[in-house]
Amino acid sequence: MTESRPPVVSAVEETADRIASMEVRGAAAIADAAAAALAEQATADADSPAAFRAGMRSAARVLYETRPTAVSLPNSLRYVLRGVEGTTVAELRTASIDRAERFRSELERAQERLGRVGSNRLRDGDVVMTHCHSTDALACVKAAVGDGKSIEAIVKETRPRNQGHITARELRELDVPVTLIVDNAARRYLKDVDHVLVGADSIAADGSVINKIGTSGLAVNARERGVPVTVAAQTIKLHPDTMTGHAVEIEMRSETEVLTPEDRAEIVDDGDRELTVENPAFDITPPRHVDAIVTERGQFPPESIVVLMRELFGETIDEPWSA
Ligand code: RUB
Repeated sequence: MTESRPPVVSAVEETADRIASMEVRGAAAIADAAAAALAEQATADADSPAAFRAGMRSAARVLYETRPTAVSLPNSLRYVLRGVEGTTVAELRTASIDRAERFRSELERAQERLGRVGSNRLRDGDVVMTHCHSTDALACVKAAVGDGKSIEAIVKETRPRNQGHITARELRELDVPVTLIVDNAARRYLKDVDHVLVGADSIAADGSVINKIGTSGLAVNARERGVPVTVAAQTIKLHPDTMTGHAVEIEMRSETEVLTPEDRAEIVDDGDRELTVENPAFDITPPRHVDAIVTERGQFPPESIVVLMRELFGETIDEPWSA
């Protein structure tokens, strides 16, 4: 029997919609928005502590179901729900809001610390190649530029949604010279590159990196060209379930991101469903193609990331929104 869900505040529904439609996107931003939405839920009226807790769990479930691949989302929800403590509704409310705020400020501080760690890998005059848009990866460039290093960037546009345009804009705001290329040109330009620098949606216990589709091909090409691959990922990207052998679900998105209805009509007659379009949002880069994972706790060879995961999560992971 499925549990009927207590209603959630409209701010939670709105945040869930914005995450699902990718108005809010990128693993760190999703985690931040989810925590903020739980804080909004905590302001809702509740007749009893049990009703308050049920409302919080319900809100977490609505948020959890938006995008499956970025583990920062369940990690954020878990962090906030663990802090829902108290015996009265007022106490629970204050504890929840404080907890969500703490999460959000820690997230920001972690990214700054990560940036300083990542900056150490970049030397004055280096050229980085980016894929998609990662605030963690950009934090490394920002810290390096802040240290007075001159950095240039070759930015892949990142089909189908062109998040590379966001990266290009933010790098230009840092005054970093940018060359924007189509994804297919990456191998040609790797010869001019000192580092491939990408983010991650999830890091698995074996050191595999789950990031925007195209990351794994870029990493393979970079390895062949002898270009080091750095993955910038706060510890909130570490996927606890993978410690017990679970695979990370890869999100499949709408075909309309790849092919508009008009483009489809140019290829085949209306109603011909034998032309299928696949649109996986992420892929998995094996640890052997990654040189370092940069976190706010230091940089790690991918194969040793499990040690940090054990330290942070222990061996058991709960899903408090399923209670
Ligand atoms: C975004 C993406 C980013 C990671 C890391 O994919 O793959 O590299 O989320 O981002 P999408 P950040 O656009 O589908 O969300 O470092 O900002 O957390």
